[in-house]
Amino acid sequence: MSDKLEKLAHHALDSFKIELPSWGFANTGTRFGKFIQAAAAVSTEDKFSDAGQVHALTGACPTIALHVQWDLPKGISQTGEIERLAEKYRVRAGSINPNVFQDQEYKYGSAGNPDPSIRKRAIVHIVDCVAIAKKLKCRDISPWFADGSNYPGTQNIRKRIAWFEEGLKQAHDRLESDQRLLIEYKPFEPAFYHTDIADWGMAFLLAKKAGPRAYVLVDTGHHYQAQNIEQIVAWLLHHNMIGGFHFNDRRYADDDLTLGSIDPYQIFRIFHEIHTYEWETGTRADIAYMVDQSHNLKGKIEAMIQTVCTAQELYAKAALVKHAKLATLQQNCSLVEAEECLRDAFWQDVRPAIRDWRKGHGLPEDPLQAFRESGYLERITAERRERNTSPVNTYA
Ligand code: RM4
Ligand code: MN
Ligand code: MN
Repeated sequence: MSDKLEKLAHHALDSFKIELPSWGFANTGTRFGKFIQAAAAVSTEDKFSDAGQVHALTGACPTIALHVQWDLPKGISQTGEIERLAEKYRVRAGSINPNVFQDQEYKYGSAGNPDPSIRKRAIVHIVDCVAIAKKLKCRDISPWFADGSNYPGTQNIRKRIAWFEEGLKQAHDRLESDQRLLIEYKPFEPAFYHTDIADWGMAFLLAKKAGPRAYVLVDTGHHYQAQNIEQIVAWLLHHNMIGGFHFNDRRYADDDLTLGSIDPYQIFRIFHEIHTYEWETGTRADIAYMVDQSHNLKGKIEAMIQTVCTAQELYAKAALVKHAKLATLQQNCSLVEAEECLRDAFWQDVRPAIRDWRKGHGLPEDPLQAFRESGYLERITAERRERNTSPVNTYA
């Protein structure tokens, strides 16, 4: 790789940060069961510790996303504890994720529930999350709604739209001027007939109604098969409405597989849209890059390190696209040359450049190898084994 390209790759990596999900370190499963890993995080402290390891080895993950009910079940009174963990493990709290999908009350929905007292409960929880975020100096509140219905005729879709508009506006009005509400969409699961926020258009319209600090969050697993996700990203960039990503890969549905494990070109194309936008506008897209994955079979920390390294590789590759050249080729409709220009960047092996970048930053050249040699996994396996097999152990 030429010096010029290496510089471009390094420059891209300097500013690339990606947030880790606390829930990605805990035991999770499928709807058929949970296979327990002895090393999985049990407590919030374990999750901070694991995220801290990934950050120490990659230098790219200074924040950890928290799901309030799993990580701060006692709410705002636990923010002091979170601050202590952040300091101890050198990772800050990142996005704050409300839990409006698991309590029995939410059986027929949260912000879209026909019962006004349940809708209120959901919005009060989100408002509590805004306060928690304020206390922890976190910018983003990212609600995801499982709301919807399973059978035709069982719910009034338009009434539920209005309830969402009303509730999200109320939550938005409680934001500080530097906070943001990121609205995530998902077309299927757990509601299989209609989901209240099923796609980016619905999220976009709800965000617009909620107010100027609401944006759309794109979870790469939350699309129909073959949907053109980079086109959605381009539209959101065009309207200055993209707030963040939940990255993961998928083969069929919301599989939450390791980023780039199935289709790395997809993620490259998304990053390409962002780099192009930044090149054209001379501004940086203000996007929170976050991981949303749970690894049921792979070791959780290893999978997270793989994910971060893959994200860096694909982000750096996309930075190598020759934008001026591509713009001319597009203008002239030189189709094959334009496509080859994009593919040239994709097929560059950026790994040596990334190793150099890591060396230059005092990081291990191979974070996965360094993790394996660190003894951390053996230590936590021994420490957590008993807690993880205890029948009283729950998700959080
Ligand atoms: C959902 C969605 C949310 C995540 C939950 C746990 O499918 O992706 O972002 O918080 O799962
Ligand atoms: Mn998500
Ligand atoms: Mn999901």
